[in-house]
Amino acid sequence: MQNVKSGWKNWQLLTEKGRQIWAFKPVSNNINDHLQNVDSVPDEELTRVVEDFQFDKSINPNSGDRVYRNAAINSKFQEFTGQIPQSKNLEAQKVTDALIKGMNYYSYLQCEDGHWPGDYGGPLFLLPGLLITSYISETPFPKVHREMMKRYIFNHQNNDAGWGMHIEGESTMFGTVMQYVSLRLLGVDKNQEQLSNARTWIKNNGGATGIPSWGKFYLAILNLYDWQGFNSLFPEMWLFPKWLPVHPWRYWCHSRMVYLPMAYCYAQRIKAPENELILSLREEIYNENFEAINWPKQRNAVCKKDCYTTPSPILKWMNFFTNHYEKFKCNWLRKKATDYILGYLNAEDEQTDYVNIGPVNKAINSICIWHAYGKDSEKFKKHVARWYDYLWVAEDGMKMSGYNGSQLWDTAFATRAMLESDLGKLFPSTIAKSYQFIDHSQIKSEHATHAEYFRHPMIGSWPFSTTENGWPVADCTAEGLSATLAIHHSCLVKSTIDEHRIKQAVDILLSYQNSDGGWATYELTRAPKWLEKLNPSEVFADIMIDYSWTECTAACVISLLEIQETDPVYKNSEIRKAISSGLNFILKQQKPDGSWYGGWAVCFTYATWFGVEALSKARGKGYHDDAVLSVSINKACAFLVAKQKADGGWGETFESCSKLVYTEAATSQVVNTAWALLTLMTADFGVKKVIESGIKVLLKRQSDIGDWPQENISGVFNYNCMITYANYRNIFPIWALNRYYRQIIQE
Ligand code: LAN
Repeated sequence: MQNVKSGWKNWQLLTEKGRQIWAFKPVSNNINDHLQNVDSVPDEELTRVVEDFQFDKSINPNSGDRVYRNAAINSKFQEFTGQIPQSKNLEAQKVTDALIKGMNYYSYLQCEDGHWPGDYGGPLFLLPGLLITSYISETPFPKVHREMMKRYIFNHQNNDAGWGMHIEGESTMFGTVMQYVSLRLLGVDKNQEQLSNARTWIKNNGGATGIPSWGKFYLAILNLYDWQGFNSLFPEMWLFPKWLPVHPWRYWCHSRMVYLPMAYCYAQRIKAPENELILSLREEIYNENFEAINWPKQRNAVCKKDCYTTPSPILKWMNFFTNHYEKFKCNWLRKKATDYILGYLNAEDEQTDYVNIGPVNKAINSICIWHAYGKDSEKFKKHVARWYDYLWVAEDGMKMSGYNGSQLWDTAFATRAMLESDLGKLFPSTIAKSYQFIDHSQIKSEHATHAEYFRHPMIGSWPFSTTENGWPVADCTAEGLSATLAIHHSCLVKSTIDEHRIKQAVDILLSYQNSDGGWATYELTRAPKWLEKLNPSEVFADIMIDYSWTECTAACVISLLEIQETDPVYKNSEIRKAISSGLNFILKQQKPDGSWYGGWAVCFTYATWFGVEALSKARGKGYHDDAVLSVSINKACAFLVAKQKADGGWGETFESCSKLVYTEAATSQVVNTAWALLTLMTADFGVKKVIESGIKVLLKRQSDIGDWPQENISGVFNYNCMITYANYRNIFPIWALNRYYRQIIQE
């Protein structure tokens, strides 16, 4: 590998049953010892190491996960030595060789516990949350971590001196103020050039009073913003009767679990003590004198560059009421609400072994627990131990991941991609290890408090990351199940996931179907769509309830179709009904131009692949009127054919997601190309030339060792924030080549 920097080699990823922690020069492979000796690094060595994480964003803001990959490949790497099937056709042989090379390389990235680790960064507002938590609780990260974080933040500063919501985004007030404050908390001098330029950006764009509400929250915690300038989070809402459509148990679990600790902090008006740094920051980020700011007036002030959703009149009306209530509130009721919230926070911590559902509540729960029980409490220490589960090192520095990883998701996809044809069987130990991980990750028990805290039943399901996080996800269950079936079908391993557990997975999938025929993410849709009118976030859309999605629905339909093939007896009529209504949902989601919008990856090529895969798999099996399915499939394929770029590939940018229209990237992208190819091949659309030229793009982009380049960012959430899926650049080209091998070369 070229240009490997020596500083990278000091960092090693320790893993255990999916848990991932980066350790600096670890003394052992024991994941719990990752901090031993970290403080004994001499300063000059530290400076040298951090210099090796200089990263030029202008070439590509997406790092290539080279620190992990370099360490995984290292000296162990060998070319594939097994028997490669031979074909007389030279072009076909090239594809077979590339595919084997791709799988061989990728198998080296798998770790011993069977999962594929990978960079899951992208959003820029996460690390600041954790740094603010560390600051207020006076629990600093080791110096080498702090220096690596600083590097990361500097590396992602835009040319205009601001920062975006995510690494590819244009500068926003949210992104910029959060990074600016983080750098200051990390000890950077305010006169440092990059900071003074950032300050100019902030001031030129109206100052930090225009930071969106999540930023107002963090600034208030730091005592850099007055809580009076924050719309009430009305903690009493948690005491509402459950039948009310606005009771938070009905919210999308991510909103529920973020607004929960935020409400605690709001009720307690938690704020850091004033000190020199805080007083100085108050002067640095505002255009007006801090003391003179009219705080209540700032509640709805949001910088134009940040606005993605505008508050509805109902939300404004509700805020008017709840803000006034603060003046007359009943202390007894407030205490009752706060106690309830704290009980809920403890339950979430225990249910997830302190990993928590995601990066945002990870940080804010830590603040609440520190506030409630103190720095020396066992509970807080357990929180701190898990901060490291969210940190990731790549060649652009140390970042906070968008989750505690994407372990199960990537492993299930990788397995399915490899087993798409018989060639995957050339890697039996890789598949055996994935199986072990998938087996381990299936959820086997319920929490004692699951019903009390509104959790969907979960036995038999799979989470997105690890068992410890343990939040079941509908389509992760579908992918876990599909991967399990593919492995069983390959006969490469002795099955340990027995029929009973397969049936549990099927039961859970069925329990997840919404009345609109679709599947949502973690739970059923629990409230009507109008609840979205109460979305207070300004920067995210569709966060209030768990909606049915094309991708989630297609994944569930596909795995149910597979179950019907392997066990046509189990709950036959119920499954058939579920599939039919799922297909109807997918058909309804299709756009007039034939495409589907993707809510969880970039973007139309992604969801169109899911939609067509499900419809094609169902075609000819009596679940639906085949003529209708064919019209829809053909329309989708025609859409894709029309979007093929001159070089034979496909490419979208993240703006497809935020603007909701297909937005072409300047160059084709291997991940989009692979999705389009998978779609066209599964649909049997009969466009051989189109497919061949797409395959050529994948071959051309492959490196000598068998990797593909990291191009544009691939993932998204809530329309407006992008997230990295480092494994996609391998999984999907492998999958597409493997399908090509099975359908075209092997036959
Ligand atoms: C994820 C990651 C995985 C993703 C898929 C499984 C791919 C999808 O098909 C269903 C939704 C899901 C599970 C998903 C939901 C939103 C998440 C959890 C994330 C994108 C990872 C990070 C994001 C989370 C909300 C980030 C924190 C930000 C907030 C607005 C709370």
